[in-house]
Amino acid sequence: MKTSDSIPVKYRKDYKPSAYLIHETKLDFDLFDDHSIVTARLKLQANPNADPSDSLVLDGEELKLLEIFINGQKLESAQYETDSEQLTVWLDKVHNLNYQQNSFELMTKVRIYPNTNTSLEGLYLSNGKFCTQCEAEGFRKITYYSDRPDVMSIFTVRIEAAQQKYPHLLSNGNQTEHGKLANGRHYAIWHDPFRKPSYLFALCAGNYDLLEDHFKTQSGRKIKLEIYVDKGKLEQCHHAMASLKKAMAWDEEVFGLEYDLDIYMVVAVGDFNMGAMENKGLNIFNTKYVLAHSDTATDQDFEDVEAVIAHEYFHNWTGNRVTCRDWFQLSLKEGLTVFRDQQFTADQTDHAVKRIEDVKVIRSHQFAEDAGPMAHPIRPDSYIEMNNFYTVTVYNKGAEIIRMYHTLLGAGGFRHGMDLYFERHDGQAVTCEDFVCAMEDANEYDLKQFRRWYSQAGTPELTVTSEYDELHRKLTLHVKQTCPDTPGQSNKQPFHIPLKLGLLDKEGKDLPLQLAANPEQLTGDILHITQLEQSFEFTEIAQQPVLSLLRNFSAPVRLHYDYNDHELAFLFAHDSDPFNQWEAGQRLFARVIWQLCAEQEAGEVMQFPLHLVNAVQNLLSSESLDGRFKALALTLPDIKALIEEVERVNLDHLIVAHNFLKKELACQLEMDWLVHYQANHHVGKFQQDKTSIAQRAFAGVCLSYLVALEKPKAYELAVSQLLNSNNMTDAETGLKLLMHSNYEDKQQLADDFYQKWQNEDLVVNKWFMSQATDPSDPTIERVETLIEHPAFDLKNPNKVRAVVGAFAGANLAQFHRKDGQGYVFLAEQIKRLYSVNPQTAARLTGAFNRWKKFDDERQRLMCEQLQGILQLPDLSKDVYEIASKALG
Ligand code: B3K
Ligand code: ZN
Repeated sequence: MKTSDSIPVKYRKDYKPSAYLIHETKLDFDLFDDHSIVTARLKLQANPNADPSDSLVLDGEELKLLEIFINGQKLESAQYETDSEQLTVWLDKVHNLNYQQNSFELMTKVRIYPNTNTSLEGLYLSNGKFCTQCEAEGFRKITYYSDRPDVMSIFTVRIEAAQQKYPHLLSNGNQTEHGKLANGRHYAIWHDPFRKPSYLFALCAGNYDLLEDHFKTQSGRKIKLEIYVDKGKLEQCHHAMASLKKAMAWDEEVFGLEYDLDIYMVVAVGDFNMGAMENKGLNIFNTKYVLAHSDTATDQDFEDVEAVIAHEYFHNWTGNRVTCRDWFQLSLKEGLTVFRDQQFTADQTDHAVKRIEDVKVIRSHQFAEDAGPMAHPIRPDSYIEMNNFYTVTVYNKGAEIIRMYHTLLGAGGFRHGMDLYFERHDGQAVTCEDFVCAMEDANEYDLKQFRRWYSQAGTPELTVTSEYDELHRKLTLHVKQTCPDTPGQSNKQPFHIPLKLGLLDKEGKDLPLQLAANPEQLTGDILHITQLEQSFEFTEIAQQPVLSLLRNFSAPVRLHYDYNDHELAFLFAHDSDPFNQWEAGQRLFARVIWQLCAEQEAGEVMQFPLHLVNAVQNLLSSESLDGRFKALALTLPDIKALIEEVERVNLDHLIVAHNFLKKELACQLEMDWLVHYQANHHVGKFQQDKTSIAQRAFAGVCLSYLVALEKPKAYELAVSQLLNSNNMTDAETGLKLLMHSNYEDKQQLADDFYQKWQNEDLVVNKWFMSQATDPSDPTIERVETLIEHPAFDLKNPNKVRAVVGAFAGANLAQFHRKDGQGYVFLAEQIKRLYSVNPQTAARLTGAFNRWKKFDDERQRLMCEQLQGILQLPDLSKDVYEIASKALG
């Protein structure tokens, strides 16, 4: 069992520059099926900006040191020492070495075992091919090194392997040499002219299919583009390639950023802990974010591939050219790059739809994290395991903070800030503070108070009240802000919150905004909330307006304003801000759901409020609204987001209320759903233009209401969509709806689907997921059989996520079964996984984080499992951190 005193915590305040710098890194990889030999030649020099030190300490884990030399001199055992995490060289004991003045070369040779590396960190094998994952601290599993982002070096890499089995040998930068060797082996040498930290190192070796293309940059350079995939998957790569070219063009156009190397490679692997990795010039991707063909991938998958390809590409500037000084600064590159990919996707698709989707992630996941035991500021102050801090807070809330600069400074001001950031810091490893300074200086804008978004965790709450004075034609807004205590933080200081708003007249038109005093508190339609309590007086307001607050979700906060049903229906119908239009609908639905919960609480019969029918009908038949927007607006609020609206939840009532509302809407508008389904569902030639995508999304939601009726006719429609569709979007929608229904032949359909798609891993994952998320009762038994299925593989994170992750994260009814079997199942899987793949096991453990939200019995059952997890022998620090923090 791990105890808190045996686990070191790292603190941001303890940052010290590295005592030694590594100017050059030469690596030789000798790859064999059952082991690899890595020889490293590092040109080291004492860091003039650090405390001098007589010992050189390098990180290294799971390495077998075979040889060690300094300046060609073999070291004796008294001159160095290794333990499970480090190599220490006593430089003062090395003869004739003036290590304080001169640079020197350290050569180490180590043996590693990629073939048994199941952590998917460091060098490992995926489907018979070598690949690497080094961020955050995986490079130390490859060789002894100063494995920290502020140590940047020029890398030259030689790879040697059997030619037939591994015809492609790839690393960062440009290939400078290759050739044949004896014994059927060959080699390649790669040189990366850009200094980079070890976390951006990559190596791939294997036999791939290759898709080649090129991109002409704005300055006229021709860049080779290459996508490497498993044999047979070539026709699933064209979308990724097209996405890459779009991303390259977009970054030139919007940020003036051009690609810097002559070649850009993407390698897709089936076994990967996350989505993808931005290694310099050699991105490594989870297949899920490269492969896409309409037969096997949904419209959403296509959008996700485009977004992740763009995200990793954008990292070349925001992350690689300018990187992080230390891992506490992770949001410097991740928040910024997520913001960039969100803007990119919005430009390719639809701004409102994209915004709504992004906010849904914040509300369902980030608000939960911010209110739970893992709450941390976007720039954390401490961690046990860095990999646990690749979170929705660092990424998505981080992106919201970047978005606020964009809102406050405007697109032009933001661009000036970015330009200055690159001008000052290109080639450096910097901090979030450096980014804020660039924004501040480029715009002469005071961001002193705004900086609190980096240091304070928790979701701020805004409570707004208003008074209208008809006589003086003025409207007064009173705004209060608070921020809840989070682990280790209380008494928060007020944030600078941009509150975008509109005041709607009777026709739904926006009234001009003008403050009676302090005009600096309003920029355009942005109200600057900076104090705990503030009042704003708007003048020349001729009639009592309806308030549209926090338009476009202008800050990651919870907004409380006491809307009545009439106002919400009005906003739903008229708000010119599409985000708030959607929001009003969601608030209407949420109010009804909570009302239905209250009725159950009081032992009353649930009443369906008929006023909803009109609002929904209007939306359904609107000719001006986009189909994807309609689909979002017709989808009931996510249960996870609803849970975050209350202190403690009666989950059983909430689920009953949610289902009741869905079914009532289905019944009341049965004909409408059918008519719109039929008008939007097409069986003819498959098309993937915006209109067709929107129609599929809209039709899918209509079908979901029809299936909620539980009538044979509706089931027939879903079955027919599943069996007769010529694209995965429609097929998956049909499959999911049926798997989550009481349709009696659903098992047969599942079996047939598997038969049809068993050779397409990514489709098999959809099949797993649709069953693991079935809220109906025998699902717990079903998931027990799914993990025994031949297609399931505990070592493959995509499979684990598709079954265990989906069950625990997206099947509230079954995961939170009253008998606790859902919790037992999850804990069992964590026990099987924690030593195989600590990162993925830790992610799963996070499903227990919100235990305090539930009833006493569920709380007890969840804590029991968390305690059991903490008792496990040799528990990984990844899982330990999550479980111990959860129990607090
Ligand atoms: N930077 C990587 C994530 C690395 C996660 C390490 N556990 C992918 C990305 O954000 O683009
Ligand atoms: Zn990223």
